[in-house]
Amino acid sequence: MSYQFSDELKRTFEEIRTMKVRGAGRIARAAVAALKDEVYFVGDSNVEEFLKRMEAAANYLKSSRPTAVSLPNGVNTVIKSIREGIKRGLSLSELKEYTAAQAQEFIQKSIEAQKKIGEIGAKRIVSGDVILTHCNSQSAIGIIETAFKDGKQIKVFATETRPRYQGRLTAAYLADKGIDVTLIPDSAARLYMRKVDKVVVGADAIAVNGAVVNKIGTSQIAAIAYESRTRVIVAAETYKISPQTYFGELIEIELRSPYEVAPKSWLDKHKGIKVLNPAFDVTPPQYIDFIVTEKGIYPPQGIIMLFKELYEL
Ligand code: RI2
Repeated sequence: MSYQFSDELKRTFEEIRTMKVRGAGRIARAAVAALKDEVYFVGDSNVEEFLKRMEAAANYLKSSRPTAVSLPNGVNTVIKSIREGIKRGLSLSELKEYTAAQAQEFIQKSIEAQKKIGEIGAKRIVSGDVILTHCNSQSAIGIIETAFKDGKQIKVFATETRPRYQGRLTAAYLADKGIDVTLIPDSAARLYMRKVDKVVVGADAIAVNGAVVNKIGTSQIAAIAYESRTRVIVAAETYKISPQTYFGELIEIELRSPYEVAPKSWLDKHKGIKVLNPAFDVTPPQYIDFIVTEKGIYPPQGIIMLFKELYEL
């Protein structure tokens, strides 16, 4: 059976797919907010029908982008709460209220988690640190900004982050806050790494073995940092840990349009050229010093313990 979704839900799907809304935390919150509104979209006749319609909406949202685990983890939280509500015997109207409240709670907790990561991670930054960050991660920026607000003298290198240049967003944001920031091409990371004390990046997904999936180019930066003995810090909320990886599944890497890499008009002229445009790569745990979560700091090898604790395994 196919379900009708509201225009707002479809808009959110499109905004995530086209990266108008982007960043692993933001897309999770946007999807959960869309589900929260979807609760009241059509009048369902019973709780089972409501669950099925919401499951369909959740699956639709999950298909917008494949890599950031925060997205399925966020929408699954909402679906789980509907199932719980049904088990507890809630009436349809009670169930809808409960679902909307649980969705709101996820959004609130996600915002609080990012704030907490900023506070915890900033303790590991010292005055005089030169930090390199890649892409545009709210959690990574939270660490940098909190350290700066705490009065630490820091300088930041922000990589451009081709092909979509999210590094410009980071540089503009930091400069606006009064932080000393220098924008560099991604390919200049090795040249400047010897000036860098700490690399601070975010994550779209974390495997239970501590490998980090983040914006394409992160693994090269981490390898360069490893070579020059520079610390690599990953900032990530616990809902970015991928449960599937516990069962040996790999995290899917999103392949985006070739036209983000080269203009269509140019590629049309050079028909023989193939383009690959992966949005993310995988940084192995041995290149990561620690992962800052809202629950504290973990070495990548400790993520499995954290995961088991979170899922009560
Ligand atoms: P926060 C982004 O993905 C970047 O890879 C960034 O490092 C990561 O999400 C985490 O971002 P994209 O949506 O959740 O730009 O920390 O492809 O904001």
